[in-house]
Amino acid sequence: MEKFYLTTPIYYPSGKFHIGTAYTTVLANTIKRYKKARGYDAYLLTGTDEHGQKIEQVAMKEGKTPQEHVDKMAEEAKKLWNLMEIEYDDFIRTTQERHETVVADIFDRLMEQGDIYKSEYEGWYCMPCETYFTERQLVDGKCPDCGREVKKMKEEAYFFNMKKYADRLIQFYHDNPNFILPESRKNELFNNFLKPGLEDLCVSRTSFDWGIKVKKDPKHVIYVWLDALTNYITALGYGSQDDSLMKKYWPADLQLVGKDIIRFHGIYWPIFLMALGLPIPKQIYAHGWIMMKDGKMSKSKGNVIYPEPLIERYGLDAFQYFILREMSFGQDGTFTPESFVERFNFDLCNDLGNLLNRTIGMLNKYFDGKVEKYCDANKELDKTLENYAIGSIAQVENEFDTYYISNAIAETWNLVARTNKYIDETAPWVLYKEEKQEELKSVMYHLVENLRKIAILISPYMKHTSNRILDQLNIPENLRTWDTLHTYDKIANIQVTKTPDVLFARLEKEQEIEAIKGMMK
Ligand code: ME8
Repeated sequence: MEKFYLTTPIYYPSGKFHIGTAYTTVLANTIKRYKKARGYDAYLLTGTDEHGQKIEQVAMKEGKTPQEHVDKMAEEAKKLWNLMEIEYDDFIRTTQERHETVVADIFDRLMEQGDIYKSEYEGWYCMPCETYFTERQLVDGKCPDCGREVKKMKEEAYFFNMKKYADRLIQFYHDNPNFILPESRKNELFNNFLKPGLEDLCVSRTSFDWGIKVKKDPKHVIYVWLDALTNYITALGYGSQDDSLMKKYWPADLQLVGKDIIRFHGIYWPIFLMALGLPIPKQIYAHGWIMMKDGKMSKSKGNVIYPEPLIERYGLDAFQYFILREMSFGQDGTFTPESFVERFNFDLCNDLGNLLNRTIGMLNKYFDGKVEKYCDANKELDKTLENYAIGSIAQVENEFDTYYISNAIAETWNLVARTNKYIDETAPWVLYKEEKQEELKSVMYHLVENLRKIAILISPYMKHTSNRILDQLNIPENLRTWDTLHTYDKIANIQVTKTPDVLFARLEKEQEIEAIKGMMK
């Protein structure tokens, strides 16, 4: 079985996770489920990034030790991923022994190799990002990543000799043009950081204590990014007694990150790996941000929205459908209560829900709920629909394979719309009146078969809806798999339910918009 190793960033457990953080994880989980459905041995890693000054400060404010704080937050994170039914294979915490020991060893080794050296650092420090910037990197005198104030600081520190590897990285970009997706992000990294010449990276701190100590110089704490990035290999047992997972899964096939942290993953991470003599991940995909009408989510604006209340009120499937559909490949998307309610009512209730209800209703009325076997009595109309669906499925697969998830969803809804159109074209109620049995059978066959296909196509991100459709149609287990999608000869002797239940109940628009607004904090 071919393997597929997929990672999310490890999240800072500084506060509750909002829908932006949830987005990366939903995206990763969808890709994992798709890959599994296509026969891969897919392995998904997630976790929490628990060291650093910010965590130390948050804990202090709460009157807790950093360890107490991160223990509580890691549990909260797991609770959320359970609620969202995230099928992760491992959850790494950077305070775990399996991680800390290996990171300290790696630092030692890089020092011995001469890749890390001691010097003094003076620069502009962004506290929330825990990153130093040079004067040139600042944007209007502020942090280029988050736009907040920076402070001039000086300290004794260890540095990683990035310059030594810059040419190799440039060559790597050249030889692997699809290493960073989308291409625009790669060009940005290349033009803004690689071309002007890489600065060496500060990889230790003396200004705080909450981190992994440098073994030979314990007043230094290992800089949070060298610590954090390494999680992707320590979780697989790199540098430990048992590195069988490392042998099996490394290099990663896909690493998902937000656009704000692509610099760390696209430049420093491959260089650290080169220094360790390890293969570089196959692809890094930088996704965009979920924005609100008035810009970024922030507590001070009171526009932060969390997954839990949305899931509780509208269900997991509708929540996932919305955030995946609204976020185009690599671009920002906007969350508005209006668009959420609209997509729910139009896409889910009208387009998909009605297709199922109409089909089951007609089938019960005309044939006592039974579909016998394939036929194509409507000739042209049937063939055109079949060709459309086969083309559409190939397109959905292509979009999934290149991680254009919102396109995959849009294409699936094209198939839903095309199937609804087929009902209008064939007008089964007329066929019924005119007693055209064969033609009517053919219409019903095609409707049930298309619904079966649609249910399978949505299964990576709408598991429950998928099962509810397949259950109501009484599709046997062996016809619920991805490999049964590509032809029309599969179903026979199907008896659909007599009591269809509504997939998505229509929302009262104004009331729900207000309800969602009330969820913002
Ligand atoms: O950066 N929309 O952790 P983090 C989409 N610990 N994605 C968003 C978002 C939004 N509104 N807000 C945040 C870190 N994210 C580091 C990672 S990895 C070795 C270390 C995404 O908790 C953000 O882009 O601050 C990032 O990819 C992820 O959430 C984690 O952010």
